[in-house]
Order: sequence, then C-alpha cells, then structure tokens
Amino acid sequence: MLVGRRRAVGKRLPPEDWGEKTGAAKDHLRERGGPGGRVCGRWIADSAGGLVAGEARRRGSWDGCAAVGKRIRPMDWRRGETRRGSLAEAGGEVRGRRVGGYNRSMKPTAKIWHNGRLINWDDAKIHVLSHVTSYGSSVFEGIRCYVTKKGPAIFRGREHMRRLQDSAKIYRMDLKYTVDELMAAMDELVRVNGMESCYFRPIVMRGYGDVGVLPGNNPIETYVACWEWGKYLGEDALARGVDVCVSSWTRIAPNTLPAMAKAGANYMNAQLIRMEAALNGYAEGIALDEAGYVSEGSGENIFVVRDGKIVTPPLGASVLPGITRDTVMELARTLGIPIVESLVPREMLYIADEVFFSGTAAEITPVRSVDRIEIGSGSRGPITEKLQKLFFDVVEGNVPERAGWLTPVSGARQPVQV
Ligand code: PPE
Repeated sequence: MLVGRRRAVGKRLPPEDWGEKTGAAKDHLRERGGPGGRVCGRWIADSAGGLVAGEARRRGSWDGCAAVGKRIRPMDWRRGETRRGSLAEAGGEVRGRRVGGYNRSMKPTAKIWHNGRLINWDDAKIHVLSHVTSYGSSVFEGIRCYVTKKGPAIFRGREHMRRLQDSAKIYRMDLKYTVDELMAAMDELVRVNGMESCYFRPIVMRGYGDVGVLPGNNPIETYVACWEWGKYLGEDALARGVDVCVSSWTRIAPNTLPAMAKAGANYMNAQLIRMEAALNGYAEGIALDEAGYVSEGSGENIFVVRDGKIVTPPLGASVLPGITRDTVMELARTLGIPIVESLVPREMLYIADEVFFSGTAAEITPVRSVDRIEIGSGSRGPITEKLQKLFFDVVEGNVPERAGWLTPVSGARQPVQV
C-alpha cells in the first residue's frame, strides 16, 4: 500500500506524515484540497484501486477525498494483496494464485463441438500458425442457457447464431452451418455435458494452411464450447451495481473494424479498455466513439435513464448490436417505459438518474458510479430494477408471452418434479 500512497501523494506530502496512523495526512489533504482539490482529485484518480468502492460514493463524488485519510483498504478483487500496478494483481493471478471478483474459473466440460462432431475438451486445439493467431481472424458468440421449470433452455439462440452468420459474412468467412445446425450443436452439448445452465462460446476462425494476411488455403473451423459461467462483473454487481470509468481508449472507429461484427480482433480494443479499468480499480470501462459520444462497455451495451426515459447509443456509435440490448428495448416497451436510440454525450452519464449495462455475460448490471461520480442514489435505480426483474423472469421461462425467446433443450436432464 505504501508504494501506492507515496506515488500518489509523495510530491506534496512528506512520507513521514504518511504512516499507518493517517490522521496527519488526513488533515494535510483536507487543507490542500477541498472538493475538487487537486491533491484529492489526483489521489482518487491514481489510487482508485485502493479505495473501498463505497467509500468515495458515500461521501459524495469529489468529497470522496475525505476518504483518503482513512486507512485505505484494497478492493475485494485484490484480496488484500499489495498493489504494484500489475495487471495480474488487478484481476488475474498473484504469484500463481487466482484472485479476482471477475469470474475466471472455467471448469472443463466433457465435449466440444467441432465442424459437426463432438471432440474431447482437451483435443480442441489449433496449430500455432493458424491464420487466427497472427491476424485475429475469428468471429464468435456468447449465448446463455438458463434453468427453467421445463429444464435447460437456450436464450435467443437463433438471434445469436444469426449474428454469428452476419459476422462471418462481413469478414467473407464461409460458415457452412445453418442456424438450425448450430442450434442443434448447442442442444447436443447441453445433453452430453450434463449441463443445467451454461454459457456457449461458438467460434468461427481461419485455421492452419497458408501464412500471409490474405487468406488462402486456410480452412474455416467452427467450434462450439460450453461451460458454467457465473456473474460477469462480480457476485453483488447485479444487486448493488458497479463502479466504472470512461476509458482513455476510443472504441474502434467506423472504417477501421466493423463494430456490427463480433470479431475476435475487436477485443484487442476491448482488452485495452478493460485492462485500464481494472488497473485503476474499476469493474469496467466505457468507451467513447470516434466523435466522443458514449459507445459501450468493453463487453456490454449501455443504457442511460433520465426523467423516466431510457436512451441507448445507436448502432452508428460503434456499438455491437447486442441481443440483450434488443431484449431490453423490447421489455421496456412492454413495461411502457419510453426508450430511444440516440447519441449520448459523455456528461449525460454523470447526470443520469440511472445507468446500466446489458450483455449476455453481464445480463442487466446497474452502474452506480462513473469516474467516481455517483449516479442517482448510488445504487440500483427503480427502472433498472424493474427491467432486471422482468429480464430474469423471461430467461427463467416465467413469462409465457416471451416463451418464443427460449429454446428448451431436448431430452436434457429434467428437474425433479415435486
Ligand atoms: N458489446 C460488446 C463489445 C460485447 O462484447 C457484448 C457481449 C455486448 C455488447 C452485448 O451483446 P449481447 O451479449 O448480444 O447482448 N459480450 C459477450 C462476451 C463477453 C466476454 O467477456 O467474452 C457476452 O456478453 O457474452
């Protein structure tokens, strides 16, 4: 901790004032920076990872500087490890030990689907010189299967597989499988792997053959894997919301990489956003588009609520056409909540009553602060809660009118009837 503290405040604060008993330091900081004071501002920016998430919030955004005088504890994702600014410590491995609220533990299943047949998990390997490894030539999907009263059911699988076909088409990749065949692959995987709920990862890639950017003799390989995946942005994210930042990285611009394709290469940009956010102690980063308007999170679409109306950035703001985004728009209409697609200036985030993310992995996750500015009451807002509740009712099969969004898995393990 000391390393971080000294780095953050050292220029203005003699180290001897900055011991474990921080009273002196606290006064010192208070003197120098009221709300908006540079010391505080700098501290918060530099040491966000060291602040207890709620600390700055409870004290009001900039007044969060009062919190720095307290003994600053590392956030949960670091599980008490000291901070040296390494990515591994921000959410991966600390000296070989797994840490992090971000769900990283993937439990292998028995089988993975490859080009129409099932192979063992451990055999799903590719050659290091496959086209995809050098050039990022893959398109993929993320799809969830939920537990419902009628057994496991895949949520909007057809729409996801259609987007996979769209992504492949944009990149001139000849995906040989129809939506029905890909749906059958998921069905089969749930059964053979004995899953109740799971996350599917279909991947279409250019494989091993020629070397060179221009794909030549490189076969198109199609895989579908599945595993159990818990909460994307941490366990209490869905109820309490997450603290996020606006990224210094811009989202891929039109005419660079097409945002409507869910391509592996796009996630190099997403990684920069996500890594920067994690290192600074945020659960996620929001990227602005090339023009400076809000685009989306590294792995989620974003929604802003103000005065009872919902706004989400349009596809022209370099966003992925999220299936959950579409679900949210449909559900909002069902609930009679006005919703529009419109450009969102960055500052709209700060003055919103509510902000939330949507995505297959993130589901509907409230955002409670952006750049340490508290959003609304600083917890899940009422519209977010309503949509979340309806969303979970829908995916769990409790809303008959939306049953069409769920494809029950044939012959899967049925829940015990009581
Ligand atoms: N934007 C991006 C950039 C994105 O990656 C996703 C999904 C979305 C929006 C939401 O799309 P949809 O899932 O169709 O509602 N991100 C997937 C992968 C995340 C990952 O870390 O891997 C996901 O949520 O499955």
